[in-house]
Amino acid sequence: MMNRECKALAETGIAAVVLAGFLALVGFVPLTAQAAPPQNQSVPGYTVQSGPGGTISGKILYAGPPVRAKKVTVTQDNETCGNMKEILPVQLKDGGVVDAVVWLDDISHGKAFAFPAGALDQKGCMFMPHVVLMAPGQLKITNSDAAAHNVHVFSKSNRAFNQVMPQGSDPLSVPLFRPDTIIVRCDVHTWMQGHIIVAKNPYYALSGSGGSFTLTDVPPGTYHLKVWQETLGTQEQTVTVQAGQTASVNFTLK
Ligand SMILES: [Cu+2]
Repeated sequence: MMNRECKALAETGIAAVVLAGFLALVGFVPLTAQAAPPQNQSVPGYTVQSGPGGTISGKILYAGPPVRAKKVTVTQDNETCGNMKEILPVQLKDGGVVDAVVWLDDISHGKAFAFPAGALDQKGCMFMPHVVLMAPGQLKITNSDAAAHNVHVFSKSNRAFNQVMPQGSDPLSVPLFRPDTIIVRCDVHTWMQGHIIVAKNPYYALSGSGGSFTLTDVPPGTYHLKVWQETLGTQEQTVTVQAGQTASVNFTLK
């Protein structure tokens, strides 16, 4: 005989099966499945091979002149965009550079791509996030604002893209299947600028708070590690990785 808890559990189980069946019938795809990164990325010059690896970690530091925001007076869509935009040429947080891109430039094999699906929103008349890091694939662009934006994607290796997105537009999917460093602008709001990095291998990271970054599961070897920041340019260092070890590399941008 079933006790009360068992019965409740069984009922929950039945409800879950019924719900799952219903969702399957209506073609519902769980969000987690949609957000899963594309598998078996085929990027020329890179092959997926598993094996023991090491870690590279470090910080992107700043030693340039004091950072001054560029102030832009907003003259349209003020209810959505505000009256003034302050655009920072460098984002600093806890003593480091945020949103710098760090990557291994000359790695030919290693782990599979595992970046989150590429997504770019327009919110408060800014591109969010400011820098998108994605595997080759589709970039989903949304407009959360009560204003029209014009998405202008200045690709070099991929097809250029330019489209108006009125308030309430359905998301756009922009195919970015080739590694690229892309500027995205809004032709309506001149201050709106973002960057899209389509990685050529999985060993890319965006620096976070304190300028810190980590690259994991790097096959043993010697590589060129590069960093890029939109206004400070590119720097490069050589790094040697040993299995099971962490190599520390800091950059100082000026
Ligand atoms: Cu805009």
